Amino acid sequence: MPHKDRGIKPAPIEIPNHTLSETRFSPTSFLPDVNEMAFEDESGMEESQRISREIDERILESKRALDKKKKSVQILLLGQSESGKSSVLKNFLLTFAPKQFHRERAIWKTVIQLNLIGSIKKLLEILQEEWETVDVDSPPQPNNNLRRIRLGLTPLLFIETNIMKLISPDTRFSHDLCVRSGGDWKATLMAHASIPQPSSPVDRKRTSHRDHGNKPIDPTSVLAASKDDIIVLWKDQSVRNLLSRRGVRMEEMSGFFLNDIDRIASAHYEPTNADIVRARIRTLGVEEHHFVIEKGIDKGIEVYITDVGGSQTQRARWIPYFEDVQTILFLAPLAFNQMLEEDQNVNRVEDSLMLWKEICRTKLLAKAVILLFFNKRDVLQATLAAGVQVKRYVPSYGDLPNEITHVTKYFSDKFKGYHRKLSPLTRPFLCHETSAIDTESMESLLMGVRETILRINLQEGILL
Ligand SMILES: Nc1nc2c(ncn2[C@@H]2O[C@H](COP(=O)(O)OP(=O)(O)OP(=O)(O)O)[C@@H](O)[C@H]2O)c(=O)[nH]1
Ligand SMILES: [Mg+2]
Repeated sequence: MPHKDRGIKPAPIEIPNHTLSETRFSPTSFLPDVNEMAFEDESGMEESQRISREIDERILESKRALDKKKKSVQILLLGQSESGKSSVLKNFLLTFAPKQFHRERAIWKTVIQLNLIGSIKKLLEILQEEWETVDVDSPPQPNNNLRRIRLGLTPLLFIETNIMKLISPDTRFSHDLCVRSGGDWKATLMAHASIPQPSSPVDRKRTSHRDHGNKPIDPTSVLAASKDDIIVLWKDQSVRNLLSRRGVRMEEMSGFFLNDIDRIASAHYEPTNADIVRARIRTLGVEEHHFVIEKGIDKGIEVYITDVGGSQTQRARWIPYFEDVQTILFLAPLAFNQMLEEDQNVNRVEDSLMLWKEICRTKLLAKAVILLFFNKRDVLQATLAAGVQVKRYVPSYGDLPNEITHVTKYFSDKFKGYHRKLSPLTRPFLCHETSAIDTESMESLLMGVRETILRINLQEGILL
């Protein structure tokens, strides 16, 4: 996998412009006298020995890094966009490296605030569109209170624009928050993250002024000042009717926090673990994460997790990361009634099956163990509970019971069949139903997954 190289590749060795041979065999016309030559020769020898020692040290260093990496656990997360790859990654951190997870709390706070502002922005855009729709017979009657609220929320949108300029590439093609690949956005957000407010009201006032000056992109105080307006906007019946007329289901969108305004738009908001896992940032490109297991019998083992962007245009970038991969976590939510965001003609389960087939048959991945996660179990449960019929979307499902156990078994058999048929070498079919937003159940599941991965690595002699 390329990340191996990135970590291990020896730092470029700087060879001086004059090579050793040049130093010794300079043109005769420039030959110094004998004494001088002896001196030059000695210092030249010293220099060459120093360079040679340096090269040896670097090679040794690289070898040590390579050995260390070989003894580590490497996981590649695959699956379509919004399948929950980055959410599973957060659960890994929370379970095995909680200190590292907590260090990034302030960053996630801003992301959650941005998700909330993104939803508010969407609501306002829908309202604006409605107000601008000219119907000769019955022109829309804008609600004055909503107009006032819209105006009052302008500073919030302004702050969002400022943050996005700092951390995000062009987001025109997605409603999600995207960030530039690499860890820079995290450093940027960390630098601007809000500090906890002091408890005394006088101090609070003072700090909030100072904060405003030092951290012009911290949305905390503006969100807190707009809280009541946001609640009115989200609870307004005419807004709800408008959303339902347009078939917009905000609750089903990634990064939905409008039902938590009271908590999140508060001056003292601190994100919970569940908030952090629910925060949405679309992954662009490939991101490599590294952590060290902080506790338990595996303490000290290094884990490298590669998280990829799952939308169709991102998939070609996965291939260079297939080399030498030990374990793949493939996420496939059983969203049989949903289409891909980037292509409304492609059913999500069909897309996952197509991807699954590709991954199973890839020769480069023949030795990799693949764990299949039917993620978003909670969503499947809610969809079935709402009476959505599988056979309406998957005719071959026929009259089997529209119930989670049967639905899961039906799709599991399909995935298993392709796995057996297409894998170039025999390997076990390992499948779990997961809900990445349920951090407690994920913790025990990931403990089990760790056992599986470590056992496999031991069999391969990697962690010995
Ligand atoms: N309800 C529910 N939401 C989930 C679950 N897993 C992830 N999500 C949410 O789904 C959204 C998308 O999850 P991500 O982890 O960002 O998806 P991804 O696969 O990394 O997507 P890309 O980066 O676009 O490839 C986020 O808002 C998550 O909080 C789940 O099991 N249940
Ligand atoms: Mg992602």
